Amino acid sequence: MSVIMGIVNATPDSFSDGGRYLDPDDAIAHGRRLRAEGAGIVDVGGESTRPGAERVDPRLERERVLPVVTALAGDGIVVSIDTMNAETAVAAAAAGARYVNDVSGGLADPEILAAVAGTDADIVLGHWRGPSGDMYATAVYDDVAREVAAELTGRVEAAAAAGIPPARIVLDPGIGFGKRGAQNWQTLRALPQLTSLGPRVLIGTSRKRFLADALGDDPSIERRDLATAVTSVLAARAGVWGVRVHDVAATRDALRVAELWESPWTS
Ligand code: PMM
Repeated sequence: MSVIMGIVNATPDSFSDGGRYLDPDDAIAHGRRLRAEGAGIVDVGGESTRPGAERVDPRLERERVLPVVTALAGDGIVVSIDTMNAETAVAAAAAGARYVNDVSGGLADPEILAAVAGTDADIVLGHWRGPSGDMYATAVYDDVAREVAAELTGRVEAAAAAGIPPARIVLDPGIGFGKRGAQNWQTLRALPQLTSLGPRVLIGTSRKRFLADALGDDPSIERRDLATAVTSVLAARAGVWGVRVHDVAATRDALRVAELWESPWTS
């Protein structure tokens, strides 16, 4: 079964849960709840990457995330740090984070690949074409699936040159990052090509705009979570290693049901 990465956004402005987990105690409690619900990894972020978001001062980012990473890692939870900043990545790894989740694939901070190479953490390299402030300006593709795969291959090469071997890499095609509606569906349809590149693949569709658009007029969070559970199952069937979601319980149930469907041992 694919691993479930549960999301803890310790931010005031993430698009679906901004402000709910800004207080470290709330974020820690939420991380523990997600683990109890079935998250194999808890992803802690202190900077929103929603379209139009402003960059956060890395010192403020560290104030938000480090107490949360320390507490959750201290509980034995596998923690990922969602950051584009090298110093935050290294500080979080020192606090116990086992994954650095860089949605920019090492492009936002030229120091981050070498910095992560010197830690024990694995790295998630996301497909990215520029900051959230104007991310749709770069959403121009002839063949989105081919271009995403080629650009991620380039990031794997950059990581290898910085000292991170493919076994420590997870690739993420960056759903919603520099991609408009249909481009996200085209990227998802091409997941089997992406998983054949070699490294593990992570996918993040949770509550995103392209799903909301598919459901109609401003759907509720509950409806987005149900749609997310469906995309998580389909992504798992396409061979992804992990799915990054807000509603861990819904995706856990959906993955379990799909697993039983496919198991030859179910009578
Ligand atoms: N999406 C968001 C933030 N971090 N990390 C990875 N690896 N993949 C994603 O798709 C991704 C991410 C934005 O969503 P959020 O604000 O709901 O966390």
